[in-house]
Amino acid sequence: MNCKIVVDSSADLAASKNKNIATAPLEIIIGEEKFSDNKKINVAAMMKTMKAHKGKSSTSCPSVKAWLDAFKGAQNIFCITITSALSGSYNSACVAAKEYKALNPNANICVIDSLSTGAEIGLAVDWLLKNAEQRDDFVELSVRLKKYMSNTGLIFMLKSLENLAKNGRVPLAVAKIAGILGIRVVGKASEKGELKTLAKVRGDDAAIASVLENMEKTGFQDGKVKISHCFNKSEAKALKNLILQKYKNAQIEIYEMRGLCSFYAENGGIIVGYEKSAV
Ligand code: X90
Repeated sequence: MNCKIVVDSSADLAASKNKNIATAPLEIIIGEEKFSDNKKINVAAMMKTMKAHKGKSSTSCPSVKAWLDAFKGAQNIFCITITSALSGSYNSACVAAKEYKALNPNANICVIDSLSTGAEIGLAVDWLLKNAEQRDDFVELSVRLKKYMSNTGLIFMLKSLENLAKNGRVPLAVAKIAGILGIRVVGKASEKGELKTLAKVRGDDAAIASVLENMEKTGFQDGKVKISHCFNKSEAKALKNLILQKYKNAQIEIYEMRGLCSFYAENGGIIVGYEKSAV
Protein backbone atom coordinates (compact mmCIF):
# COMPACT_ATOMS: atom_id res chain seq x y z
CA MET A 1 0.00 0.00 0.00
CA ASN A 2 1.18 3.44 -0.80
CA CYS A 3 0.98 5.46 2.39
CA LYS A 4 2.18 8.72 3.84
CA ILE A 5 3.90 8.64 7.18
CA VAL A 6 3.28 11.85 9.10
CA VAL A 7 5.10 12.57 12.34
CA ASP A 8 5.76 15.64 14.46
CA SER A 9 9.29 16.96 14.64
CA SER A 10 10.02 15.10 17.88
CA ALA A 11 10.71 12.16 15.55
CA ASP A 12 13.87 13.92 14.25
CA LEU A 13 12.80 13.31 10.64
CA ALA A 14 12.15 16.85 9.37
CA ALA A 15 15.16 16.65 7.04
CA SER A 16 14.22 13.25 5.63
CA LYS A 17 14.45 13.07 1.85
CA ASN A 18 11.88 10.30 1.68
CA LYS A 19 8.82 11.66 -0.13
CA ASN A 20 6.51 9.40 1.86
CA ILE A 21 7.48 11.05 5.14
CA ALA A 22 6.13 14.44 6.23
CA THR A 23 6.77 16.34 9.45
CA ALA A 24 4.61 18.80 11.38
CA PRO A 25 7.06 21.05 13.22
CA LEU A 26 6.96 21.94 16.90
CA GLU A 27 8.30 25.34 17.83
CA ILE A 28 11.01 26.27 20.30
CA ILE A 29 10.69 29.73 21.79
CA ILE A 30 13.74 31.23 23.47
CA GLY A 31 13.08 34.76 24.69
CA GLU A 32 12.21 36.77 21.58
CA GLU A 33 13.47 34.14 19.18
CA LYS A 34 11.38 31.40 17.62
CA PHE A 35 12.84 28.28 16.05
CA SER A 36 10.54 26.20 13.90
CA ASP A 37 11.76 22.62 14.07
CA ASN A 38 11.64 22.11 10.32
CA LYS A 39 14.25 20.94 7.83
CA LYS A 40 16.03 24.29 7.96
CA ILE A 41 16.60 24.51 11.71
CA ASN A 42 20.17 25.16 12.83
CA VAL A 43 20.32 23.12 16.02
CA ALA A 44 23.79 24.37 17.01
CA ALA A 45 22.61 28.00 16.76
CA MET A 46 19.49 27.16 18.76
CA MET A 47 21.55 25.56 21.53
CA LYS A 48 23.87 28.57 21.58
CA THR A 49 20.93 30.97 21.92
CA MET A 50 19.51 28.77 24.66
CA LYS A 51 22.76 28.74 26.62
CA ALA A 52 23.12 32.51 26.43
CA HIS A 53 19.50 33.17 27.39
CA LYS A 54 18.74 33.50 31.07
CA GLY A 55 14.98 34.06 30.89
CA LYS A 56 12.02 31.94 29.94
CA SER A 57 12.03 29.46 27.10
CA SER A 58 9.36 27.04 25.99
CA THR A 59 8.00 24.89 23.19
CA SER A 60 4.67 24.59 21.43
CA CYS A 61 3.09 21.67 19.62
CA PRO A 62 2.09 21.68 15.94
CA SER A 63 -1.12 23.56 15.18
CA VAL A 64 -4.08 21.83 13.53
CA LYS A 65 -3.12 23.66 10.34
CA ALA A 66 0.45 22.38 10.50
CA TRP A 67 -0.86 18.82 10.72
CA LEU A 68 -3.33 19.43 7.86
CA ASP A 69 -0.48 20.76 5.70
CA ALA A 70 1.50 17.60 6.42
CA PHE A 71 -1.46 15.33 5.56
CA LYS A 72 -2.13 17.15 2.29
CA GLY A 73 -2.79 15.07 -0.80
CA ALA A 74 -2.52 11.68 0.90
CA GLN A 75 -5.01 8.85 0.73
CA ASN A 76 -3.58 6.52 3.39
CA ILE A 77 -2.02 8.25 6.37
CA PHE A 78 -0.21 6.91 9.41
CA CYS A 79 0.33 9.73 11.86
CA ILE A 80 2.56 9.18 14.91
CA THR A 81 2.97 11.83 17.60
CA ILE A 82 5.09 12.50 20.67
CA THR A 83 3.57 11.23 23.93
CA SER A 84 0.29 12.90 24.84
CA ALA A 85 1.35 12.81 28.50
CA LEU A 86 3.85 15.59 27.80
CA SER A 87 2.53 17.44 24.75
CA GLY A 88 -0.65 18.61 23.05
CA SER A 89 0.63 17.30 19.71
CA TYR A 90 -1.55 14.17 19.72
CA ASN A 91 -4.74 16.15 20.46
CA SER A 92 -3.92 18.61 17.72
CA ALA A 93 -3.32 15.74 15.27
CA CYS A 94 -6.66 14.13 16.21
CA VAL A 95 -8.53 17.37 15.49
CA ALA A 96 -6.69 17.70 12.18
CA ALA A 97 -7.48 14.08 11.27
CA LYS A 98 -11.20 14.69 11.84
CA GLU A 99 -11.12 17.75 9.61
CA TYR A 100 -9.14 15.90 6.96
CA LYS A 101 -11.65 13.04 6.98
CA ALA A 102 -14.53 15.50 6.64
CA LEU A 103 -12.86 17.02 3.58
CA ASN A 104 -11.67 13.68 2.16
CA PRO A 105 -14.22 11.04 3.15
CA ASN A 106 -12.36 8.26 1.34
CA ALA A 107 -9.05 8.86 3.07
CA ASN A 108 -7.75 6.42 5.66
CA ILE A 109 -6.05 8.01 8.60
CA CYS A 110 -4.68 6.44 11.75
CA VAL A 111 -3.35 8.71 14.50
CA ILE A 112 -1.14 7.01 17.08
CA ASP A 113 0.08 8.39 20.40
CA SER A 114 3.62 6.97 20.59
CA LEU A 115 3.71 7.38 24.40
CA SER A 116 7.33 8.18 23.60
CA THR A 117 9.44 10.34 21.35
CA GLY A 118 12.46 10.56 19.04
CA ALA A 119 14.28 7.34 18.33
CA GLU A 120 11.38 5.11 19.38
CA ILE A 121 9.09 6.83 16.87
CA GLY A 122 11.90 6.38 14.34
CA LEU A 123 11.69 2.61 14.76
CA ALA A 124 7.95 2.67 14.02
CA VAL A 125 8.59 4.73 10.90
CA ASP A 126 11.25 2.28 9.70
CA TRP A 127 8.83 -0.58 10.31
CA LEU A 128 6.20 1.12 8.17
CA LEU A 129 8.68 1.83 5.39
CA LYS A 130 9.58 -1.84 5.36
CA ASN A 131 6.09 -3.33 5.74
CA ALA A 132 3.53 -1.02 4.13
CA GLU A 133 4.35 -2.06 0.57
CA GLN A 134 3.43 -5.72 1.08
CA ARG A 135 0.04 -5.04 2.66
CA ASP A 136 -3.16 -3.74 1.15
CA ASP A 137 -5.41 -3.68 4.18
CA PHE A 138 -5.10 -0.37 6.04
CA VAL A 139 -6.73 -1.62 9.22
CA GLU A 140 -4.59 -4.73 9.34
CA LEU A 141 -1.48 -2.62 8.83
CA SER A 142 -2.53 -0.31 11.72
CA VAL A 143 -3.01 -3.31 14.01
CA ARG A 144 0.39 -4.73 13.11
CA LEU A 145 2.08 -1.37 13.53
CA LYS A 146 0.60 -0.95 17.01
CA LYS A 147 1.74 -4.43 17.90
CA TYR A 148 5.27 -3.61 16.76
CA MET A 149 5.20 -0.36 18.75
CA SER A 150 4.18 -2.20 21.92
CA ASN A 151 7.39 -4.16 21.56
CA THR A 152 9.86 -1.26 21.44
CA GLY A 153 11.24 0.90 24.22
CA LEU A 154 13.04 4.16 24.95
CA ILE A 155 15.83 4.79 27.43
CA PHE A 156 17.43 8.21 27.88
CA MET A 157 20.55 9.55 29.55
CA LEU A 158 20.55 13.23 30.40
CA LYS A 159 23.19 15.53 31.88
CA SER A 160 20.72 18.30 32.55
CA LEU A 161 16.97 18.30 33.09
CA GLU A 162 16.73 22.06 33.40
CA ASN A 163 14.47 22.65 30.40
CA LEU A 164 12.24 19.72 31.28
CA ALA A 165 11.78 21.08 34.81
CA LYS A 166 11.36 24.71 33.75
CA ASN A 167 8.54 23.62 31.47
CA GLY A 168 6.85 21.45 34.06
CA ARG A 169 7.67 18.11 32.42
CA VAL A 170 9.59 16.70 35.42
CA PRO A 171 9.57 17.63 39.11
CA LEU A 172 12.17 20.20 40.13
CA ALA A 173 13.65 17.79 42.69
CA VAL A 174 14.57 15.29 39.94
CA ALA A 175 16.12 18.03 37.83
CA LYS A 176 18.24 19.24 40.73
CA ILE A 177 20.01 15.89 40.98
CA ALA A 178 21.16 16.12 37.37
CA GLY A 179 22.37 19.64 38.09
CA ILE A 180 25.03 18.24 40.42
CA LEU A 181 28.31 18.08 38.54
CA GLY A 182 28.97 14.78 36.82
CA ILE A 183 25.62 13.20 37.66
CA ARG A 184 23.54 11.81 34.82
CA VAL A 185 19.97 10.72 35.01
CA VAL A 186 19.02 7.52 33.19
CA GLY A 187 15.35 6.86 32.65
CA LYS A 188 12.69 5.49 30.36
CA ALA A 189 9.44 6.38 28.70
CA SER A 190 6.89 4.76 31.02
CA GLU A 191 3.85 2.78 29.90
CA LYS A 192 1.83 5.94 30.37
CA GLY A 193 4.22 7.95 28.25
CA GLU A 194 5.79 9.84 31.10
CA LEU A 195 9.43 10.27 32.03
CA LYS A 196 10.48 7.72 34.60
CA THR A 197 13.83 8.01 36.37
CA LEU A 198 15.62 4.67 36.73
CA ALA A 199 19.13 5.54 37.90
CA LYS A 200 21.45 8.37 38.86
CA VAL A 201 25.01 7.68 37.86
CA ARG A 202 28.34 9.47 37.96
CA GLY A 203 30.69 9.54 34.98
CA ASP A 204 30.57 8.58 31.29
CA ASP A 205 31.30 4.84 31.53
CA ALA A 206 28.79 4.27 34.31
CA ALA A 207 26.15 6.19 32.36
CA ILE A 208 26.59 4.12 29.21
CA ALA A 209 26.62 0.87 31.20
CA SER A 210 23.44 1.92 32.97
CA VAL A 211 21.70 2.67 29.66
CA LEU A 212 22.44 -0.84 28.38
CA GLU A 213 21.53 -2.44 31.70
CA ASN A 214 18.16 -0.70 31.68
CA MET A 215 17.56 -1.61 28.03
CA GLU A 216 18.09 -5.23 29.04
CA LYS A 217 15.90 -4.95 32.13
CA THR A 218 13.07 -3.66 29.97
CA GLY A 219 13.32 -6.44 27.41
CA PHE A 220 16.11 -5.69 24.94
CA GLN A 221 17.53 -8.92 23.56
CA ASP A 222 19.02 -8.03 20.23
CA GLY A 223 17.66 -6.45 17.09
CA LYS A 224 17.38 -2.82 16.04
CA VAL A 225 18.66 0.10 18.07
CA LYS A 226 18.56 3.79 17.25
CA ILE A 227 20.87 6.01 19.28
CA SER A 228 20.25 9.74 19.00
CA HIS A 229 22.46 12.30 20.64
CA CYS A 230 22.70 16.01 21.26
CA PHE A 231 26.31 16.90 20.47
CA ASN A 232 27.57 13.74 22.09
CA LYS A 233 28.74 11.49 19.29
CA SER A 234 31.54 9.99 21.39
CA GLU A 235 29.23 8.56 24.04
CA ALA A 236 26.76 7.44 21.39
CA LYS A 237 29.62 5.49 19.77
CA ALA A 238 30.76 4.13 23.13
CA LEU A 239 27.23 2.86 23.75
CA LYS A 240 27.12 1.29 20.30
CA ASN A 241 30.40 -0.55 20.96
CA LEU A 242 29.24 -1.73 24.36
CA ILE A 243 26.04 -3.14 22.87
CA LEU A 244 27.94 -4.84 20.03
CA GLN A 245 30.34 -6.54 22.45
CA LYS A 246 27.42 -8.48 23.86
CA TYR A 247 24.92 -8.51 21.00
CA LYS A 248 26.74 -9.28 17.79
CA ASN A 249 23.61 -9.11 15.63
CA ALA A 250 22.25 -5.81 16.88
CA GLN A 251 21.67 -3.35 14.04
CA ILE A 252 22.64 0.01 15.48
CA GLU A 253 22.20 3.42 13.94
CA ILE A 254 23.54 6.67 15.41
CA TYR A 255 22.11 10.05 14.48
CA GLU A 256 21.89 13.65 15.69
CA MET A 257 18.74 14.91 17.39
CA ARG A 258 16.93 17.81 15.82
CA GLY A 259 15.34 20.83 17.52
CA LEU A 260 12.70 19.54 19.90
CA CYS A 261 14.63 16.61 21.33
CA SER A 262 17.80 18.72 21.59
CA PHE A 263 15.95 21.42 23.52
CA TYR A 264 14.76 18.95 26.15
CA ALA A 265 17.59 16.40 26.15
CA GLU A 266 20.12 19.29 26.19
CA ASN A 267 23.85 19.11 25.48
CA GLY A 268 25.24 15.63 26.00
CA GLY A 269 21.81 13.99 26.10
CA ILE A 270 21.26 10.58 24.55
CA ILE A 271 17.95 8.96 23.64
CA VAL A 272 17.85 5.31 22.59
CA GLY A 273 15.01 3.49 20.85
CA TYR A 274 15.24 -0.31 20.75
CA GLU A 275 13.33 -3.43 19.87
CA LYS A 276 12.38 -5.46 22.90
CA SER A 277 12.69 -8.94 21.48
CA ALA A 278 13.03 -10.66 18.13
CA VAL A 279 10.17 -8.94 16.32
O1 X90 B 1 4.08 20.32 23.12
C1 X90 B 1 5.23 20.66 23.40
O2 X90 B 1 5.52 21.84 23.58
C2 X90 B 1 6.32 19.60 23.50
C3 X90 B 1 6.65 19.18 24.87
C4 X90 B 1 7.60 18.01 24.93
C5 X90 B 1 8.09 17.69 26.30
C6 X90 B 1 8.98 16.52 26.50
C7 X90 B 1 9.95 16.18 25.46
C8 X90 B 1 10.99 15.18 25.88
C9 X90 B 1 12.11 15.04 24.89
C10 X90 B 1 13.59 14.02 26.72
C11 X90 B 1 14.03 12.64 27.02
C12 X90 B 1 13.13 11.53 26.61
C13 X90 B 1 11.91 11.38 27.47
C14 X90 B 1 10.86 10.44 26.95
C15 X90 B 1 9.65 10.40 27.79
C16 X90 B 1 8.43 9.91 27.15
C17 X90 B 1 13.32 14.29 25.28
